[in-house]
Amino acid sequence: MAKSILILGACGQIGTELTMVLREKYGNDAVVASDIREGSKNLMESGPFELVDATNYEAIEDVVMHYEIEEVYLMAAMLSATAEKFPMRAWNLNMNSLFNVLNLAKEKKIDKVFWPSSIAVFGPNTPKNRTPQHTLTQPSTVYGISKLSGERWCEYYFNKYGVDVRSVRYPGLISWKTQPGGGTTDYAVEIFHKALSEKKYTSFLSEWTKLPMMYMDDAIRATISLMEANVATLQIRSSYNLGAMSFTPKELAACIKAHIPEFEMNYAPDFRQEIANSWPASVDDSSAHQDWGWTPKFDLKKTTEEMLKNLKSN
Ligand code: AKB
Repeated sequence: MAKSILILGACGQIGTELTMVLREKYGNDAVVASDIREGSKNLMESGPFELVDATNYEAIEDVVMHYEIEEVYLMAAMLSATAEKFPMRAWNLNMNSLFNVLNLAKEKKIDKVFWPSSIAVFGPNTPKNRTPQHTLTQPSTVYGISKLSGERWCEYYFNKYGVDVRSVRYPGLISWKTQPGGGTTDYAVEIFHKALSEKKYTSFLSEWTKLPMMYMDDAIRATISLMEANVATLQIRSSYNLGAMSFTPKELAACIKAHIPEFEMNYAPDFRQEIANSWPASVDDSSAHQDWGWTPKFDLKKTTEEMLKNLKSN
């Protein structure tokens, strides 16, 4: 029998694509999508959907009981840029949703949890290049503080209560099906939309800001591989570094220009520059490689081709 899965925050950037891939893999009825608002037509019509606020324990528990859910992917979160504007709301959403799911697992109402962390757990004192798995973190953003606290709690619930919680530190994610919202790495998605519609883009990060990035197909594959990995191979229960490529806005613009020669890039860094300055330029993800075989498939060139091709035809 297919396992039953609940996705909290299914209508966001990652949740939308994750839901569709899991439905294809395990069957439409096996994957319950949920969010505080309805999602794309495709998502709403391809399988069960429930309106659920991830900060409401009883609401999640009801759905878990009703559908006999075994695994929960918690994708609801407030991202870095928005979290700087609403610190308490970000803390409440990012932490309470995690406690709800960890406690359901502690009470044996679900078997397994996926929770996303981020490169935002690192801070200005962290080594910038090939940032190690275990290093100084000291995040300087609200979002980063919530993600680092979340990691500590995940490891604690694993050690104390045996909760099977698995996590990766996502880099900036690039996708064409759903737009991101409220992140510092969002420029790397906006740029493709503007390149096609207006042939120009003004980046809110400076031309030299190098950040770790990943194409969404790789991110979804990583997420599902980690959830399917043999439990005995997993050495890290806080969160795994996860890498694919690193580039600056200038390098991305040059890659787009190779396809759209008239494309023009300008720079007007805003408050998000300081957030980006505190994050790594690249990460060392050898633990993910060793423990569960992580290897990315998309580099900058391939990502650019996929983004332009798919956005054009949609
Ligand atoms: C953000 O920019 O806030 C996110 C992230 C790197 O976690 N994309």
